[in-house]
Amino acid sequence: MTGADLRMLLLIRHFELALLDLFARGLVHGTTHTCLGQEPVPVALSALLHDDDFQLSNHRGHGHYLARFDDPAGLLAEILGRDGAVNLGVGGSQHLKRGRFLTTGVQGAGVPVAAGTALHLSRHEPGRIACVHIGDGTWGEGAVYEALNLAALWRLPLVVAVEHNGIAQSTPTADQLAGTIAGRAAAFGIPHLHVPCEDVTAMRSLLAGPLQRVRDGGGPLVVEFATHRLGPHSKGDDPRPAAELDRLRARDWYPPHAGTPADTEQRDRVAAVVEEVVARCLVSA
Ligand SMILES: Cc1ncc(C[n+]2csc(CCOP(=O)(O)OP(=O)(O)O)c2C)c(N)n1
Repeated sequence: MTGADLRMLLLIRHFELALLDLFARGLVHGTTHTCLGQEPVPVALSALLHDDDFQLSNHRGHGHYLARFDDPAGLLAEILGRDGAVNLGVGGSQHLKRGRFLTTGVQGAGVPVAAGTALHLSRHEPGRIACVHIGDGTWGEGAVYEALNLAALWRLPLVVAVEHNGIAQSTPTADQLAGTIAGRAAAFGIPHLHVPCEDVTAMRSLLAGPLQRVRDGGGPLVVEFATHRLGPHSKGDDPRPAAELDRLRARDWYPPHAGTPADTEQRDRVAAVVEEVVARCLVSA
């Protein structure tokens, strides 16, 4: 992985840890969902998505925004409702809008919106794609299937990036999802790609060809990222036993990099950036 990739992975991680700390100090109103553990997904995709592509994010979208815009100050100000907020503090953690990046906290709602966007792109801007992020739990939403049906029928340039972290809020996937995500994609004749999330470079090599096929008019794609959530669902709501969390932490992307020259160089710099962003934000109006 490149130094820039490691920097972005670390930036997202430090941002999310700082946010949980702000929560614990009572400085965040409402709720927020961190993507701790899932950072490789947006970092791998960011190099493959173009500025003119649409990206539809979900409730767990801070990493998506940071990987696309590298703007921790605008995002934190948005979440805290302070000066410099990317959407004047009106959208908050779950409703961000910047250019062709849009977030919704309504589970599943992004898929039909992305399909409609992809329809527009196929007609007026061929070569561009709409990429929507959903979790494995969101396969319980009917709107997902209506959108997949039309996306397949009309061969839309739609990429459904499924971040399969094995849990939806407090319900393990195994207790709520019959069959498989691959099987559900197959029911619509949509290709399915399984992507392990240990190494950003390896992820990109798996993704590049299939994403190009979508760009070239080959129709939609479901990508299932095998990832894991290291933090709570939102803030402190994690029913998983400590042993399971230990098992997940052992498979985290960070330990193999910890203490390497690249990590040492980037980590302190990134931590200082986030610290400064937090300090500035807290003193602003
Ligand atoms: C329509 C709708 N129903 C319920 C919720 C509350 N909710 C937010 S996230 C979530 C679980 C999502 O699970 P999953 O899709 O697996 O994504 P993850 O949180 O694991 O990233 C729920 C039930 C919501 N935001 N929207």
